[in-house]
Amino acid sequence: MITLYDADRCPYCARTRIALAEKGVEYETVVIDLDDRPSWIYEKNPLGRVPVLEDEAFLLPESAVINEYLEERYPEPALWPADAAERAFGRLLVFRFDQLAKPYYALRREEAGARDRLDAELAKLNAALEAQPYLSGRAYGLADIAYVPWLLRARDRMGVQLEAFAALSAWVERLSERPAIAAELDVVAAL
Ligand SMILES: N[C@@H](CCC(=O)N[C@@H](CS)C(=O)NCC(=O)O)C(=O)O
Repeated sequence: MITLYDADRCPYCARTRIALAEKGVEYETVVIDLDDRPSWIYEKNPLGRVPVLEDEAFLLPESAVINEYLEERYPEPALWPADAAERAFGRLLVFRFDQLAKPYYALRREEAGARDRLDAELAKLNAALEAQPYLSGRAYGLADIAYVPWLLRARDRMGVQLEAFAALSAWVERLSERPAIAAELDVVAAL
């Protein structure tokens, strides 16, 4: 049985929750209180962060790596495109995720200029989605899953209007029709 050390408010955990749901994997959740983390979490991940996936005796932190593991362990349904170039481009987006994360967390800290920097990153995503329906190309997958938790939280928790970014907004709506993303919307609504 798989165990996920998890926190509802954590968008990195959301990446893994969504991938597990898409693949229909049954798992147990151990909820970690991020404001009062148990000391034993450092035995699961020396950095003390969630998510951590436990598969029998195998412990794995880092959402992007966990999702790659899930993709290999549960190949169906595939969450990376069949096309090698699209797959590589998707991985590049995940690798460069901090370009979005930095202004997002700066805005959370109410840093001056953060909103403009976030909007600039949203505009880049919007431009990519004007050219193709999903972040890595023609198919929904791990690149979309890597980004959408922040978009949901920015829109629903931080009042960031996405309407100005029509393709990005349509992408969020398209993704929200998927049960795995709809479940995450419920999580965000309950925060
Ligand atoms: N790079 C990690 C980031 C995980 C992360 O930062 N999780 C946050 C919660 S959203 C956390 O556990 N923070 C506690 C800390 O940084 O000490 C991943 O992708 O899994």
